[in-house]
Amino acid sequence: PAAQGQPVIERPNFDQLRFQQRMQEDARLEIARLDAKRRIQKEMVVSITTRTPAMHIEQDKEPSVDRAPPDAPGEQGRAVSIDKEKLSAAERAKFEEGWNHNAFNEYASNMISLHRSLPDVRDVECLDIKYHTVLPDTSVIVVFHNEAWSVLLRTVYSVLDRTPAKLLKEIILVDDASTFDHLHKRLDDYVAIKFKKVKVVRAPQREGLIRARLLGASVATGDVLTFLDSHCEATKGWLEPLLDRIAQNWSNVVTPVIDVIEDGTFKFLYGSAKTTSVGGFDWNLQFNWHGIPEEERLRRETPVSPIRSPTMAGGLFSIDRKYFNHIGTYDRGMEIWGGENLEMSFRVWMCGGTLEIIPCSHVGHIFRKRSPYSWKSGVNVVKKNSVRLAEVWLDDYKKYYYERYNNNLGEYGDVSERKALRKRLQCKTFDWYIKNIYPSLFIPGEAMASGEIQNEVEAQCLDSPVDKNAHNKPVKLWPCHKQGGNQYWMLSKEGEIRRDEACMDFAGQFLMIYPCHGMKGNQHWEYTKSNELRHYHSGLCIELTKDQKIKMKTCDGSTRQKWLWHRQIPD
Ligand code: UD2
Ligand code: MN
Repeated sequence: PAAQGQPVIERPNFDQLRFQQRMQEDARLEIARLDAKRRIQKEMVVSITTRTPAMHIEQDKEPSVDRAPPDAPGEQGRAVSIDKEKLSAAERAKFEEGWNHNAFNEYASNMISLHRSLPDVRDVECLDIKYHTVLPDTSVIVVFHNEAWSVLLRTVYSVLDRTPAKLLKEIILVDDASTFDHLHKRLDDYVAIKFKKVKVVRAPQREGLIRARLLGASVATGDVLTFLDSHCEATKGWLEPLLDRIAQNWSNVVTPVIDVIEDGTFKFLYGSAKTTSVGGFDWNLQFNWHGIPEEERLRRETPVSPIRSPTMAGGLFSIDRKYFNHIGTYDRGMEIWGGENLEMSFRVWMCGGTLEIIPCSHVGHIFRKRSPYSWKSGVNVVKKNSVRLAEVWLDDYKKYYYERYNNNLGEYGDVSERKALRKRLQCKTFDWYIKNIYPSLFIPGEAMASGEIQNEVEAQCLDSPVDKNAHNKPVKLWPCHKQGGNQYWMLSKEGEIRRDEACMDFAGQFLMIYPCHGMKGNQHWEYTKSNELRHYHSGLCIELTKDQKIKMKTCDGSTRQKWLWHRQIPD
Protein backbone atom coordinates (compact mmCIF):
# COMPACT_ATOMS: atom_id res chain seq x y z
CA PRO A 1 0.00 0.00 0.00
CA ALA A 2 1.08 3.54 -0.69
CA ALA A 3 2.45 5.44 2.29
CA GLN A 4 0.42 8.41 3.53
CA GLY A 5 -1.22 9.17 0.25
CA GLN A 6 2.06 9.22 -1.61
CA PRO A 7 1.35 8.46 -5.22
CA VAL A 8 2.79 5.16 -6.33
CA ILE A 9 3.87 5.66 -9.83
CA GLU A 10 4.09 2.73 -12.16
CA ARG A 11 5.82 5.03 -14.60
CA PRO A 12 5.65 8.82 -14.31
CA ASN A 13 3.26 10.36 -16.78
CA PHE A 14 5.30 13.44 -17.44
CA ASP A 15 8.51 11.96 -18.69
CA GLN A 16 10.77 14.46 -20.31
CA LEU A 17 9.79 15.56 -23.77
CA ARG A 18 12.16 15.58 -26.67
CA PHE A 19 14.22 18.58 -25.84
CA GLN A 20 17.43 16.65 -26.04
CA GLN A 21 20.45 18.82 -25.88
CA ARG A 22 21.95 19.14 -29.30
CA MET A 23 25.57 19.04 -28.28
CA GLN A 24 27.37 18.53 -31.56
CA GLU A 25 29.39 15.65 -30.26
CA ASP A 26 26.29 14.02 -28.90
CA ALA A 27 23.50 14.06 -31.42
CA ARG A 28 22.40 10.55 -30.60
CA LEU A 29 18.80 9.63 -29.95
CA GLU A 30 17.07 9.31 -26.65
CA ILE A 31 15.17 6.37 -27.93
CA ALA A 32 14.22 4.86 -24.64
CA ARG A 33 12.94 8.11 -23.27
CA LEU A 34 11.02 8.96 -26.39
CA ASP A 35 9.41 5.55 -26.52
CA ALA A 36 8.31 5.90 -22.93
CA LYS A 37 6.95 9.33 -23.67
CA ARG A 38 5.07 8.17 -26.70
CA ARG A 39 3.58 5.28 -24.77
CA ILE A 40 2.46 7.65 -22.08
CA GLN A 41 1.05 10.10 -24.56
CA LYS A 42 -0.97 7.38 -26.22
CA GLU A 43 -2.59 6.73 -22.89
CA MET A 44 -3.21 10.42 -22.37
CA VAL A 45 -4.84 11.09 -25.66
CA VAL A 46 -8.54 11.57 -25.36
CA SER A 47 -10.35 9.71 -28.07
CA ILE A 48 -11.25 12.29 -30.64
CA THR A 49 -14.73 10.94 -31.15
CA THR A 50 -15.72 11.32 -27.51
CA ARG A 51 -15.35 15.08 -27.68
CA THR A 52 -17.48 17.76 -29.21
CA PRO A 53 -16.77 17.68 -32.91
CA ALA A 54 -14.59 20.55 -34.04
CA MET A 55 -16.67 23.51 -34.99
CA HIS A 56 -16.49 24.91 -38.48
CA ILE A 57 -13.26 26.63 -39.30
CA GLU A 58 -13.63 30.34 -39.86
CA GLN A 59 -13.29 31.15 -43.50
CA ASP A 60 -12.82 34.91 -43.56
CA LYS A 61 -9.22 34.48 -44.53
CA GLU A 62 -6.84 34.59 -47.43
CA PRO A 63 -7.70 32.68 -50.61
CA SER A 64 -6.20 29.26 -50.44
CA VAL A 65 -6.06 25.72 -51.69
CA ASP A 66 -9.22 23.67 -51.32
CA ARG A 67 -10.10 22.22 -48.02
CA ALA A 68 -9.99 18.45 -47.82
CA PRO A 69 -13.01 16.19 -47.24
CA PRO A 70 -13.35 14.83 -43.70
CA ASP A 71 -11.98 11.43 -44.60
CA ALA A 72 -8.83 12.77 -46.29
CA PRO A 73 -5.45 11.75 -44.82
CA GLY A 74 -4.63 13.33 -41.49
CA GLU A 75 -7.96 15.15 -41.03
CA GLN A 76 -9.00 15.69 -37.42
CA GLY A 77 -5.37 15.19 -36.50
CA ARG A 78 -5.41 11.52 -37.47
CA ALA A 79 -2.22 9.60 -38.16
CA VAL A 80 -1.11 8.94 -41.71
CA SER A 81 0.52 5.52 -41.85
CA ILE A 82 2.51 4.60 -44.89
CA ASP A 83 3.84 1.15 -45.63
CA LYS A 84 7.19 1.98 -47.14
CA GLU A 85 7.53 -1.51 -48.57
CA LYS A 86 4.48 -1.00 -50.76
CA LEU A 87 5.89 2.12 -52.40
CA SER A 88 7.49 2.02 -55.82
CA ALA A 89 11.24 2.49 -55.91
CA ALA A 90 10.84 6.12 -56.99
CA GLU A 91 8.28 6.90 -54.28
CA ARG A 92 10.37 5.14 -51.67
CA ALA A 93 13.32 7.33 -52.61
CA LYS A 94 11.16 10.42 -51.99
CA PHE A 95 10.02 8.97 -48.69
CA GLU A 96 13.62 8.46 -47.56
CA GLU A 97 14.67 11.84 -48.80
CA GLY A 98 11.90 13.50 -46.80
CA TRP A 99 13.15 11.92 -43.61
CA ASN A 100 16.77 12.75 -44.37
CA HIS A 101 16.14 16.40 -45.08
CA ASN A 102 13.80 17.11 -42.21
CA ALA A 103 14.10 14.48 -39.49
CA PHE A 104 10.35 14.04 -39.84
CA ASN A 105 8.19 12.31 -42.41
CA GLU A 106 7.76 14.99 -45.06
CA TYR A 107 6.25 12.41 -47.42
CA ALA A 108 3.35 11.93 -45.00
CA SER A 109 2.98 15.68 -44.54
CA ASN A 110 2.68 16.12 -48.30
CA MET A 111 -0.38 13.87 -48.29
CA ILE A 112 -2.16 16.02 -45.71
CA SER A 113 -4.16 19.14 -46.54
CA LEU A 114 -2.48 22.44 -45.72
CA HIS A 115 -5.73 23.23 -43.93
CA ARG A 116 -6.20 19.97 -42.17
CA SER A 117 -8.85 20.02 -39.47
CA LEU A 118 -8.00 19.32 -35.85
CA PRO A 119 -10.24 18.34 -32.98
CA ASP A 120 -11.13 20.99 -30.42
CA VAL A 121 -8.52 19.90 -27.90
CA ARG A 122 -9.44 22.32 -25.14
CA ASP A 123 -10.67 21.23 -21.75
CA VAL A 124 -14.40 21.83 -21.37
CA GLU A 125 -13.75 24.43 -18.67
CA CYS A 126 -12.08 26.59 -21.30
CA LEU A 127 -15.23 26.89 -23.35
CA ASP A 128 -16.98 29.05 -20.75
CA ILE A 129 -14.20 31.56 -20.31
CA LYS A 130 -14.99 35.05 -21.53
CA TYR A 131 -11.97 36.99 -22.72
CA HIS A 132 -11.65 40.76 -22.92
CA THR A 133 -13.59 42.04 -25.89
CA VAL A 134 -10.77 44.37 -26.79
CA LEU A 135 -7.49 42.53 -27.00
CA PRO A 136 -4.08 43.64 -28.27
CA ASP A 137 -3.15 42.35 -31.71
CA THR A 138 -0.11 40.24 -32.44
CA SER A 139 2.65 39.74 -34.95
CA VAL A 140 3.37 36.04 -35.35
CA ILE A 141 7.07 35.48 -35.98
CA VAL A 142 8.19 32.19 -37.51
CA VAL A 143 11.91 31.70 -38.07
CA PHE A 144 13.17 28.83 -40.16
CA HIS A 145 16.27 27.34 -41.62
CA ASN A 146 15.38 24.79 -44.30
CA GLU A 147 11.79 23.95 -43.47
CA ALA A 148 9.68 21.55 -45.55
CA TRP A 149 7.21 23.33 -47.84
CA SER A 150 3.99 21.68 -46.70
CA VAL A 151 4.98 21.88 -43.05
CA LEU A 152 5.84 25.58 -43.21
CA LEU A 153 2.63 26.43 -45.05
CA ARG A 154 0.51 24.34 -42.72
CA THR A 155 1.99 26.36 -39.87
CA VAL A 156 0.97 29.57 -41.64
CA TYR A 157 -2.52 28.36 -42.56
CA SER A 158 -3.19 27.01 -39.10
CA VAL A 159 -2.63 30.54 -37.80
CA LEU A 160 -4.64 32.23 -40.54
CA ASP A 161 -7.51 29.75 -40.27
CA ARG A 162 -7.79 29.80 -36.50
CA THR A 163 -7.04 33.37 -35.52
CA PRO A 164 -9.66 36.13 -35.55
CA ALA A 165 -8.52 38.55 -38.29
CA LYS A 166 -8.53 41.57 -36.03
CA LEU A 167 -6.11 39.96 -33.58
CA LEU A 168 -3.61 39.02 -36.25
CA LYS A 169 -1.54 41.98 -37.37
CA GLU A 170 0.82 39.99 -39.55
CA ILE A 171 2.81 36.82 -39.90
CA ILE A 172 6.52 37.39 -40.34
CA LEU A 173 8.45 34.53 -41.88
CA VAL A 174 12.15 34.91 -41.20
CA ASP A 175 14.30 32.86 -43.53
CA ASP A 176 17.57 32.18 -41.78
CA ALA A 177 19.61 31.70 -44.94
CA SER A 178 17.90 28.50 -46.04
CA THR A 179 19.49 26.51 -48.82
CA PHE A 180 16.34 24.62 -49.88
CA ASP A 181 15.25 25.87 -53.32
CA HIS A 182 11.54 26.08 -52.57
CA LEU A 183 12.14 28.65 -49.83
CA HIS A 184 13.30 31.34 -52.24
CA LYS A 185 11.44 32.45 -55.37
CA ARG A 186 8.70 29.86 -54.99
CA LEU A 187 7.94 31.06 -51.49
CA ASP A 188 8.04 34.74 -52.50
CA ASP A 189 5.62 34.09 -55.36
CA TYR A 190 3.28 32.04 -53.27
CA VAL A 191 3.18 34.63 -50.50
CA ALA A 192 2.62 37.44 -53.01
CA ILE A 193 -0.31 35.65 -54.66
CA LYS A 194 -1.99 34.01 -51.70
CA PHE A 195 -1.49 36.13 -48.64
CA LYS A 196 -2.06 39.69 -47.57
CA LYS A 197 -0.79 39.46 -44.03
CA VAL A 198 2.33 37.42 -44.53
CA LYS A 199 5.77 39.01 -44.90
CA VAL A 200 9.01 37.26 -45.69
CA VAL A 201 12.20 38.67 -44.20
CA ARG A 202 15.55 37.18 -45.09
CA ALA A 203 18.76 37.05 -43.13
CA PRO A 204 21.63 37.67 -45.58
CA GLN A 205 23.70 35.04 -43.77
CA ARG A 206 23.01 32.28 -41.31
CA GLU A 207 22.29 33.87 -37.96
CA GLY A 208 20.87 31.07 -35.86
CA LEU A 209 17.40 31.10 -34.40
CA ILE A 210 18.14 33.70 -31.74
CA ARG A 211 19.29 36.50 -34.03
CA ALA A 212 16.74 35.41 -36.64
CA ARG A 213 13.99 36.04 -34.09
CA LEU A 214 15.53 39.41 -33.30
CA LEU A 215 15.39 40.26 -36.98
CA GLY A 216 11.71 39.32 -37.08
CA ALA A 217 10.99 41.32 -33.95
CA SER A 218 12.74 44.37 -35.38
CA VAL A 219 10.23 44.63 -38.23
CA ALA A 220 7.15 43.58 -36.26
CA THR A 221 4.42 46.14 -35.60
CA GLY A 222 1.85 44.21 -33.53
CA ASP A 223 1.22 45.02 -29.86
CA VAL A 224 2.34 41.53 -28.95
CA LEU A 225 5.01 39.27 -30.42
CA THR A 226 4.10 35.62 -30.76
CA PHE A 227 6.91 33.26 -31.69
CA LEU A 228 6.28 29.88 -33.27
CA ASP A 229 8.61 27.25 -34.70
CA SER A 230 8.16 26.59 -38.41
CA HIS A 231 6.59 23.15 -37.84
CA CYS A 232 3.57 23.96 -35.70
CA GLU A 233 -0.21 23.75 -35.94
CA ALA A 234 -2.28 26.20 -33.96
CA THR A 235 -5.61 24.87 -32.71
CA LYS A 236 -8.99 26.48 -32.28
CA GLY A 237 -8.99 29.31 -29.76
CA TRP A 238 -5.24 29.24 -29.30
CA LEU A 239 -4.53 32.96 -29.34
CA GLU A 240 -7.23 34.68 -27.29
CA PRO A 241 -6.20 33.25 -23.91
CA LEU A 242 -2.58 34.25 -24.54
CA LEU A 243 -3.44 37.83 -25.49
CA ASP A 244 -5.95 38.11 -22.67
CA ARG A 245 -3.29 37.31 -20.13
CA ILE A 246 -0.93 39.91 -21.57
CA ALA A 247 -3.76 42.47 -21.63
CA GLN A 248 -4.01 42.00 -17.86
CA ASN A 249 -0.34 42.70 -17.31
CA TRP A 250 2.33 43.56 -19.83
CA SER A 251 4.94 41.58 -17.90
CA ASN A 252 3.10 38.27 -18.27
CA VAL A 253 5.07 36.13 -20.69
CA VAL A 254 2.87 33.25 -21.77
CA THR A 255 3.15 29.98 -23.61
CA PRO A 256 0.52 27.65 -25.00
CA VAL A 257 0.41 24.00 -24.05
CA ILE A 258 2.69 22.40 -26.62
CA ASP A 259 0.99 19.36 -28.09
CA VAL A 260 2.89 16.73 -30.00
CA ILE A 261 2.62 16.25 -33.72
CA GLU A 262 4.17 12.84 -34.24
CA ASP A 263 7.25 13.03 -36.43
CA GLY A 264 6.38 9.86 -38.36
CA THR A 265 2.61 9.99 -38.83
CA PHE A 266 1.66 13.62 -38.13
CA LYS A 267 -0.84 12.38 -35.60
CA PHE A 268 -1.86 15.22 -33.31
CA LEU A 269 -1.48 14.11 -29.68
CA TYR A 270 -2.80 16.13 -26.81
CA GLY A 271 -3.61 15.90 -23.15
CA SER A 272 -5.80 17.71 -20.67
CA ALA A 273 -4.82 20.57 -18.38
CA LYS A 274 -4.40 18.03 -15.60
CA THR A 275 -1.56 16.28 -17.39
CA THR A 276 0.16 19.47 -18.47
CA SER A 277 3.81 19.81 -17.45
CA VAL A 278 5.84 22.83 -16.43
CA GLY A 279 9.37 23.62 -17.53
CA GLY A 280 12.51 23.08 -15.46
CA PHE A 281 16.18 22.49 -16.11
CA ASP A 282 19.09 20.44 -14.82
CA TRP A 283 22.65 21.40 -13.98
CA ASN A 284 23.74 20.57 -17.45
CA LEU A 285 21.54 23.59 -18.25
CA GLN A 286 19.25 21.40 -20.23
CA PHE A 287 15.55 22.16 -20.32
CA ASN A 288 13.19 19.47 -19.01
CA TRP A 289 9.54 18.93 -18.12
CA HIS A 290 7.99 18.25 -14.70
CA GLY A 291 4.53 17.71 -13.31
CA ILE A 292 2.79 20.74 -11.85
CA PRO A 293 4.25 21.22 -8.34
CA GLU A 294 1.89 20.71 -5.42
CA GLU A 295 2.07 24.36 -4.25
CA GLU A 296 1.16 25.51 -7.72
CA ARG A 297 -1.79 23.13 -7.89
CA LEU A 298 -3.07 24.57 -4.64
CA ARG A 299 -2.47 28.17 -5.63
CA ARG A 300 -4.49 27.95 -8.83
CA GLU A 301 -8.22 28.59 -8.73
CA THR A 302 -9.46 26.33 -11.51
CA PRO A 303 -8.03 23.36 -13.40
CA VAL A 304 -7.45 25.65 -16.37
CA SER A 305 -5.96 28.67 -14.59
CA PRO A 306 -2.54 29.82 -15.84
CA ILE A 307 0.32 27.69 -14.53
CA ARG A 308 3.50 29.39 -13.36
CA SER A 309 6.48 27.72 -14.94
CA PRO A 310 10.12 28.11 -13.84
CA THR A 311 11.29 27.90 -17.47
CA MET A 312 9.86 27.60 -20.95
CA ALA A 313 10.69 25.28 -23.82
CA GLY A 314 11.45 28.36 -25.88
CA GLY A 315 9.85 28.01 -29.28
CA LEU A 316 6.25 28.99 -28.69
CA PHE A 317 5.36 32.05 -26.63
CA SER A 318 3.74 35.46 -26.62
CA ILE A 319 5.21 38.59 -25.10
CA ASP A 320 4.18 42.22 -25.16
CA ARG A 321 6.36 43.87 -27.81
CA LYS A 322 7.33 46.78 -25.58
CA TYR A 323 8.00 44.46 -22.68
CA PHE A 324 10.21 42.32 -24.93
CA ASN A 325 12.36 45.38 -25.53
CA HIS A 326 12.18 46.57 -21.96
CA ILE A 327 13.40 43.26 -20.61
CA GLY A 328 16.32 43.01 -23.04
CA THR A 329 15.06 40.99 -26.05
CA TYR A 330 17.61 38.20 -26.47
CA ASP A 331 21.36 37.85 -26.10
CA ARG A 332 22.67 38.55 -29.62
CA GLY A 333 25.87 36.72 -28.78
CA MET A 334 24.08 33.36 -28.78
CA GLU A 335 24.50 31.20 -31.84
CA ILE A 336 22.31 28.79 -33.84
CA TRP A 337 20.31 26.95 -31.18
CA GLY A 338 20.01 26.50 -27.43
CA GLY A 339 20.22 28.36 -24.15
CA GLU A 340 18.07 31.33 -25.14
CA ASN A 341 14.99 29.73 -23.59
CA LEU A 342 16.58 29.38 -20.15
CA GLU A 343 18.17 32.81 -20.47
CA MET A 344 14.83 34.43 -21.14
CA SER A 345 13.08 32.39 -18.44
CA PHE A 346 15.56 33.41 -15.72
CA ARG A 347 15.57 36.99 -16.92
CA VAL A 348 11.79 37.30 -16.91
CA TRP A 349 11.42 35.90 -13.41
CA MET A 350 14.42 37.63 -11.87
CA CYS A 351 13.60 41.01 -13.39
CA GLY A 352 10.00 41.24 -12.29
CA GLY A 353 7.99 39.37 -14.92
CA THR A 354 5.97 36.18 -14.83
CA LEU A 355 6.22 33.11 -17.02
CA GLU A 356 3.08 31.06 -17.43
CA ILE A 357 1.64 28.19 -19.39
CA ILE A 358 -1.93 28.89 -20.45
CA PRO A 359 -3.86 25.60 -20.40
CA CYS A 360 -6.62 26.79 -22.72
CA SER A 361 -4.19 27.58 -25.51
CA HIS A 362 -2.88 24.61 -27.49
CA VAL A 363 -0.39 24.56 -30.32
CA GLY A 364 1.09 21.40 -31.83
CA HIS A 365 4.80 21.08 -32.60
CA ILE A 366 6.76 18.38 -34.41
CA PHE A 367 9.35 17.11 -31.96
CA ARG A 368 12.33 15.65 -33.75
CA LYS A 369 14.86 13.10 -32.61
CA ARG A 370 17.77 14.78 -34.31
CA SER A 371 18.60 18.19 -35.67
CA PRO A 372 18.28 18.04 -39.46
CA TYR A 373 20.24 21.14 -40.38
CA SER A 374 23.93 22.04 -40.30
CA TRP A 375 25.45 23.67 -37.22
CA LYS A 376 28.50 25.85 -36.86
CA SER A 377 31.54 23.66 -37.23
CA GLY A 378 34.26 23.69 -34.64
CA VAL A 379 32.20 25.41 -31.94
CA ASN A 380 30.08 23.82 -29.25
CA VAL A 381 27.36 26.41 -29.60
CA VAL A 382 25.10 25.03 -26.90
CA LYS A 383 27.96 25.19 -24.41
CA LYS A 384 28.91 28.67 -25.54
CA ASN A 385 25.32 29.91 -25.20
CA SER A 386 24.94 28.22 -21.82
CA VAL A 387 28.16 29.67 -20.43
CA ARG A 388 26.99 33.11 -21.53
CA LEU A 389 23.76 32.75 -19.63
CA ALA A 390 25.46 31.19 -16.61
CA GLU A 391 27.95 34.07 -16.41
CA VAL A 392 25.19 36.63 -16.44
CA TRP A 393 22.36 35.03 -14.46
CA LEU A 394 23.51 32.14 -12.27
CA ASP A 395 25.69 33.88 -9.66
CA ASP A 396 27.44 31.27 -7.47
CA TYR A 397 25.25 28.51 -8.80
CA LYS A 398 27.16 28.57 -12.06
CA LYS A 399 29.76 26.33 -10.44
CA TYR A 400 27.45 23.34 -10.74
CA TYR A 401 27.36 23.78 -14.48
CA TYR A 402 31.05 24.54 -14.81
CA GLU A 403 31.98 21.41 -12.88
CA ARG A 404 30.73 19.49 -15.89
CA TYR A 405 33.53 20.95 -17.94
CA ASN A 406 36.18 20.87 -15.22
CA ASN A 407 35.81 24.64 -15.24
CA ASN A 408 37.11 24.81 -18.78
CA LEU A 409 34.62 27.33 -20.16
CA GLY A 410 36.05 27.84 -23.64
CA GLU A 411 35.53 30.99 -25.70
CA TYR A 412 32.20 32.58 -24.92
CA GLY A 413 32.69 36.15 -26.02
CA ASP A 414 31.79 39.34 -24.21
CA VAL A 415 28.86 39.39 -21.81
CA SER A 416 29.41 42.82 -20.29
CA GLU A 417 26.35 44.28 -22.01
CA ARG A 418 24.13 41.57 -20.61
CA LYS A 419 25.53 42.09 -17.15
CA ALA A 420 24.83 45.80 -17.49
CA LEU A 421 21.26 44.97 -18.50
CA ARG A 422 20.81 42.89 -15.37
CA LYS A 423 22.09 45.78 -13.30
CA ARG A 424 19.96 48.36 -15.06
CA LEU A 425 16.80 46.32 -14.54
CA GLN A 426 17.76 45.72 -10.91
CA CYS A 427 17.02 42.06 -11.19
CA LYS A 428 16.87 39.71 -8.23
CA THR A 429 19.47 37.04 -7.49
CA PHE A 430 19.51 33.50 -8.80
CA ASP A 431 19.23 32.33 -5.22
CA TRP A 432 15.93 34.23 -4.99
CA TYR A 433 14.80 32.59 -8.22
CA ILE A 434 15.52 29.10 -6.94
CA LYS A 435 13.99 29.61 -3.53
CA ASN A 436 10.85 31.29 -4.84
CA ILE A 437 10.27 30.05 -8.36
CA TYR A 438 11.90 26.64 -8.49
CA PRO A 439 12.17 25.33 -4.92
CA SER A 440 12.00 21.71 -6.05
CA LEU A 441 15.20 22.05 -8.09
CA PHE A 442 17.83 19.65 -6.86
CA ILE A 443 20.93 21.51 -5.67
CA PRO A 444 24.02 19.27 -5.81
CA GLY A 445 25.57 21.09 -2.83
CA GLU A 446 22.62 20.11 -0.64
CA ALA A 447 22.92 16.37 -1.09
CA MET A 448 22.70 14.37 2.15
CA ALA A 449 25.33 11.98 0.88
CA SER A 450 27.26 11.71 -2.34
CA GLY A 451 29.90 9.83 -4.26
CA GLU A 452 30.20 6.13 -4.80
CA ILE A 453 27.98 3.64 -3.00
CA GLN A 454 30.12 0.71 -1.94
CA ASN A 455 28.93 -2.56 -0.51
CA GLU A 456 30.18 -3.35 2.98
CA VAL A 457 31.34 -6.87 2.14
CA GLU A 458 32.97 -6.43 -1.23
CA ALA A 459 34.50 -3.51 -3.09
CA GLN A 460 31.55 -3.44 -5.48
CA CYS A 461 29.74 -0.21 -6.34
CA LEU A 462 26.34 0.70 -7.77
CA ASP A 463 27.06 1.73 -11.33
CA SER A 464 25.08 3.09 -14.24
CA PRO A 465 26.10 5.11 -17.28
CA VAL A 466 25.97 8.89 -17.01
CA ASP A 467 24.75 9.62 -20.49
CA LYS A 468 21.21 10.63 -21.30
CA ASN A 469 20.42 7.35 -22.98
CA ALA A 470 20.72 5.63 -19.65
CA HIS A 471 17.08 6.11 -18.76
CA ASN A 472 15.17 2.93 -18.25
CA LYS A 473 18.42 0.98 -17.88
CA PRO A 474 19.13 -1.39 -15.00
CA VAL A 475 21.52 -0.33 -12.27
CA LYS A 476 24.58 -2.59 -12.35
CA LEU A 477 27.37 -3.58 -10.07
CA TRP A 478 30.97 -2.84 -10.89
CA PRO A 479 34.25 -2.92 -8.96
CA CYS A 480 34.58 0.47 -7.29
CA HIS A 481 36.96 2.63 -9.29
CA LYS A 482 36.85 5.84 -7.26
CA GLN A 483 36.62 7.92 -10.43
CA GLY A 484 33.09 9.23 -9.95
CA GLY A 485 31.46 9.02 -13.36
CA ASN A 486 29.04 6.13 -13.52
CA GLN A 487 29.48 5.49 -9.82
CA TYR A 488 28.74 9.03 -8.66
CA TRP A 489 25.39 9.30 -6.89
CA MET A 490 23.72 11.83 -4.67
CA LEU A 491 21.11 11.29 -1.98
CA SER A 492 18.66 14.17 -2.14
CA LYS A 493 16.81 15.58 0.85
CA GLU A 494 13.67 14.08 -0.65
CA GLY A 495 15.14 10.59 -0.57
CA GLU A 496 16.10 10.20 -4.20
CA ILE A 497 19.30 8.48 -5.25
CA ARG A 498 20.16 10.50 -8.28
CA ARG A 499 22.57 11.94 -10.78
CA ASP A 500 21.21 14.93 -12.71
CA GLU A 501 17.70 14.06 -13.72
CA ALA A 502 18.26 10.32 -13.48
CA CYS A 503 16.90 8.58 -10.40
CA MET A 504 17.08 5.05 -9.07
CA ASP A 505 13.62 3.67 -9.48
CA PHE A 506 12.10 0.38 -8.38
CA ALA A 507 8.73 -0.52 -9.87
CA GLY A 508 8.64 -4.07 -8.54
CA GLN A 509 11.04 -5.92 -10.79
CA PHE A 510 14.52 -4.49 -11.24
CA LEU A 511 16.44 -1.58 -9.87
CA MET A 512 16.40 0.89 -12.77
CA ILE A 513 17.43 4.38 -13.77
CA TYR A 514 14.50 6.55 -14.67
CA PRO A 515 13.94 10.29 -15.08
CA CYS A 516 13.37 11.85 -11.66
CA HIS A 517 9.76 12.83 -11.17
CA GLY A 518 9.96 14.38 -7.74
CA MET A 519 6.85 12.57 -6.52
CA LYS A 520 8.60 10.06 -4.30
CA GLY A 521 6.65 6.90 -5.16
CA ASN A 522 8.99 4.42 -6.81
CA GLN A 523 11.92 6.80 -6.40
CA HIS A 524 11.70 7.19 -2.64
CA TRP A 525 14.62 5.69 -0.68
CA GLU A 526 15.72 5.67 2.89
CA TYR A 527 19.35 5.37 3.92
CA THR A 528 18.89 3.76 7.29
CA LYS A 529 20.99 4.20 10.43
CA SER A 530 22.34 0.71 9.82
CA ASN A 531 23.41 1.67 6.28
CA GLU A 532 20.74 -0.13 4.32
CA LEU A 533 19.24 1.37 1.18
CA ARG A 534 15.59 0.72 1.80
CA HIS A 535 12.98 1.33 -0.87
CA TYR A 536 10.26 3.19 0.96
CA HIS A 537 7.19 1.90 -0.81
CA SER A 538 8.07 -1.79 -1.15
CA GLY A 539 10.10 -1.90 2.07
CA LEU A 540 12.76 -3.97 0.27
CA CYS A 541 16.51 -3.45 0.54
CA ILE A 542 19.20 -3.40 -2.13
CA GLU A 543 21.29 -6.54 -1.76
CA LEU A 544 24.53 -7.69 -3.34
CA THR A 545 23.85 -11.37 -3.96
CA LYS A 546 26.47 -14.12 -3.71
CA ASP A 547 26.53 -14.42 -7.50
CA GLN A 548 27.46 -10.73 -7.78
CA LYS A 549 24.08 -9.37 -8.79
CA ILE A 550 21.83 -6.66 -7.43
CA LYS A 551 18.52 -7.85 -6.07
CA MET A 552 15.78 -6.19 -4.10
CA LYS A 553 15.28 -8.41 -1.05
CA THR A 554 13.45 -8.39 2.26
CA CYS A 555 15.55 -6.32 4.64
CA ASP A 556 17.34 -8.68 7.04
CA GLY A 557 20.21 -6.61 8.39
CA SER A 558 22.87 -8.71 6.65
CA THR A 559 26.09 -7.04 5.57
CA ARG A 560 25.25 -7.80 1.95
CA GLN A 561 22.52 -5.19 2.33
CA LYS A 562 24.80 -2.56 3.80
CA TRP A 563 26.22 0.19 1.66
CA LEU A 564 28.61 3.02 2.37
CA TRP A 565 28.46 6.38 0.68
CA HIS A 566 31.78 7.97 -0.06
CA ARG A 567 30.69 11.19 1.61
CA GLN A 568 27.98 11.43 4.21
CA ILE A 569 26.57 14.40 5.99
CA PRO A 570 26.81 13.60 9.70
CA ASP A 571 23.48 13.97 11.46
C1 UD2 B 1 13.43 23.97 -28.78
C2 UD2 B 1 12.42 25.05 -29.12
C3 UD2 B 1 13.08 26.02 -30.08
C4 UD2 B 1 14.26 26.67 -29.39
C5 UD2 B 1 15.20 25.58 -28.94
C6 UD2 B 1 16.35 26.07 -28.09
C7 UD2 B 1 10.09 24.41 -28.81
C8 UD2 B 1 8.96 23.64 -29.34
N1 UD2 B 1 11.20 24.44 -29.62
O1 UD2 B 1 14.00 23.23 -29.84
O2 UD2 B 1 12.19 27.01 -30.50
O3 UD2 B 1 13.85 27.48 -28.32
O4 UD2 B 1 14.54 24.62 -28.14
O5 UD2 B 1 17.15 26.96 -28.77
O6 UD2 B 1 10.00 24.95 -27.73
N2 UD2 B 1 16.16 27.70 -36.81
C9 UD2 B 1 16.68 28.80 -37.48
N3 UD2 B 1 18.05 28.92 -37.61
C10 UD2 B 1 18.90 28.00 -37.08
C11 UD2 B 1 18.38 26.91 -36.36
C12 UD2 B 1 16.99 26.80 -36.24
O7 UD2 B 1 15.94 29.64 -37.99
O8 UD2 B 1 20.11 28.16 -37.23
C13 UD2 B 1 14.71 27.58 -36.67
C14 UD2 B 1 14.13 26.22 -37.02
O9 UD2 B 1 13.85 26.11 -38.40
C15 UD2 B 1 12.89 26.16 -36.15
C16 UD2 B 1 13.30 26.97 -34.92
O10 UD2 B 1 14.43 27.73 -35.29
O11 UD2 B 1 11.78 26.77 -36.76
C17 UD2 B 1 13.64 26.07 -33.73
O12 UD2 B 1 14.56 25.06 -34.11
P1 UD2 B 1 14.26 23.52 -33.85
O13 UD2 B 1 12.89 23.19 -34.27
O14 UD2 B 1 15.37 22.73 -34.44
O15 UD2 B 1 14.36 23.51 -32.28
P2 UD2 B 1 13.58 22.50 -31.21
O16 UD2 B 1 12.14 22.51 -31.47
O17 UD2 B 1 14.30 21.23 -31.22
MN1 MN C 1 11.04 22.88 -33.27
